Amino acid sequence: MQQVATQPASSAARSAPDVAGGAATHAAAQETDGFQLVIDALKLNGIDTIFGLPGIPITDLTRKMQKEGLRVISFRHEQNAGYAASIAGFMTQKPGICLTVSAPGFLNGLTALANATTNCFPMILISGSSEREVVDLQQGDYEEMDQLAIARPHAKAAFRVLHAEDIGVGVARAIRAAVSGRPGGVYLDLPAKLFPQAIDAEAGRNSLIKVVDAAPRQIPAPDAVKRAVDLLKNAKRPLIILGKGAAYAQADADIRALVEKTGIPYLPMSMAKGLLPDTHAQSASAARSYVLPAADVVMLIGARLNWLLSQGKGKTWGAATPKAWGAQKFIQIDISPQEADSNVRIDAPVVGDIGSCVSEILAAIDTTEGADWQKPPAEWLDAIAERKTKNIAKMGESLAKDPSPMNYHSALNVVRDIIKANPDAILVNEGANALDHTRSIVDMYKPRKRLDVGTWGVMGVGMGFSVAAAVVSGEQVIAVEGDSAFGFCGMEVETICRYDLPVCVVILNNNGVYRGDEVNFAGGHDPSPLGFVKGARYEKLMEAFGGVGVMVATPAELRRAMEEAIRSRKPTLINAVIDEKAGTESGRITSLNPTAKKKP
Ligand code: ADP
Ligand code: TZD
Repeated sequence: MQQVATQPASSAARSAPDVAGGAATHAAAQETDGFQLVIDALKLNGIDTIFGLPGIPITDLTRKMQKEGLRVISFRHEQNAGYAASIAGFMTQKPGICLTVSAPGFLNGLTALANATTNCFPMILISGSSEREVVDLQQGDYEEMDQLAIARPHAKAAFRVLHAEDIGVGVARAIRAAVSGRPGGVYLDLPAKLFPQAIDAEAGRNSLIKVVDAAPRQIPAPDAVKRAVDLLKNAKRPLIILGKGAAYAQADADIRALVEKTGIPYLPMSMAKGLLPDTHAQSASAARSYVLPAADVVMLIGARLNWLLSQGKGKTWGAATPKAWGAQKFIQIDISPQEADSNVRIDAPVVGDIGSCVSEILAAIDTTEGADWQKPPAEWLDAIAERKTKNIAKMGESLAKDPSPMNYHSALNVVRDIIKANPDAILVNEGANALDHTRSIVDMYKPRKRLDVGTWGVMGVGMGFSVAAAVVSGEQVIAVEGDSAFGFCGMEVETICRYDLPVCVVILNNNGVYRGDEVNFAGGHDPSPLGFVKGARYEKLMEAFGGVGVMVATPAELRRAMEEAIRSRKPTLINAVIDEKAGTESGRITSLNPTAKKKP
């Protein structure tokens, strides 16, 4: 309210009739305002969807956006709106927009912004903010906070617009920063006073910028390409690792051509699964622990040597001690020139966008080698095939079991079949064991169909990702959630119902964080910090908002419920009760979990 009260009377009055739908005055017809310019700037740049949550000072902005044809998806918590925006950015290469109110709304969105920056997802967090003069003197405004300063370390870039004539530039800069080079999260601060500021309509139109070539191609240097091809050519045990940067780049055909032309085995990182079908003969996923230490040349395409790849060091890579390097030589294709050497020596950095780099490498192979390109030695391919066959058979045995109660394997065997039958469906996945098992059991067949906890291993992305995936693609979404993970964002089932989205949430419910059989070591009445209410009826949450809720206890029931969800495309929540003793602490990253020498 204060913001309105402190507007100069004339500008506040000018903004009112338009938003309220009243008759525009003659003067207003020749003027535009901050509300309108923000919308015009976004639309001019092809933005068609806004994920957000209304309130002072952006309530009218959300109404007006909807009136002007933008799709406004309104959430129950800004963090989920932010996750939705970030994954929309990943899926479309257009910055996903999250719109929030000031201070607490902004902070709620900030986690998602930081997560976007960490994961290289293009996103713009637009937050309304309070009166600058009052904030800067710390005089106690409504939702007072120096948001720009707080956002800056968590964003790739952060901007504030104070004058209506600068909105065009502000939006253009935000878009360029989000999608050019290494994509990331951008913060755009729009103070309340900006929205009703009126300026001449013609001047307003002229101030807008339609961004030309927002993410320019970056062509790699020919000598860098040659260096990489030489290394690959002489490798005895080469390996390609595809990361989510490769999925983001949408260079699917060239990446497939490179893999198939060279005959090199490849490993997809989690969100690169499906870039080539997981059933591809060259996939080395089922022999991961063999190929990483044994490879002599590794080509990283849009994947960082971070914790998910043991920083390129230690036992995973065949080194004797945790800090020691393996014997591999690395080629790294990445758009960030600073990424190389961040953990171990990169012998052949290829800096550029993945589309350009991969096509240049293909061209160099064709020019210098042509039909003479030698596939990797048979000993290497045979050794991998042998491990793969053994491990796939072992997995098959686990999947074939039908224990009672259900466990991760018997439940996920159903999800595996469902995705196989519906390869266009988008799989959202979070949890610890629920994540690790789904990643290894459920094959993906198409690019960018698997969306998960990413670089931070963050819980709570599930419902925001699901909403965005359904909105952006129109495809069926299947969200496989640990019961703890779901709890971080569960209220968004109302959003899923409100927009009637084809989302089927499957909760692998084992009554707790990691597992549900922990006890209170003090012996008191309180449950363990890791335990939840036993036998919780999560499906009723979906029913509360008009969706379909089903509790299942067997694979057959789970299959029936999932098939029905896909047939009907109705919002559905399946509470899949699994063995509360199933699951290990921290899932597959137990080694990162510091434990007390003496158990409590
Ligand atoms: P993963 O978690 O799948 O291993 P990471 O998020 O660690 O993947 O790595 C993604 C990498 O991809 C980042 O280093 C980023 O700079 C890079 N990247 C993102 N988009 C592109 C692109 N279009 N071209 C080249 N590199 C890209
Ligand atoms: N908070 C946030 C935002 N992210 C986190 N990763 C965690 C806390 C810690 N954490 C994990 O790393 S996994 C997990 C938590 C709380 C939940 C695991 O339980 P679950 O899945 O029920 O989701 P499983 O299948 O029971 O392991």
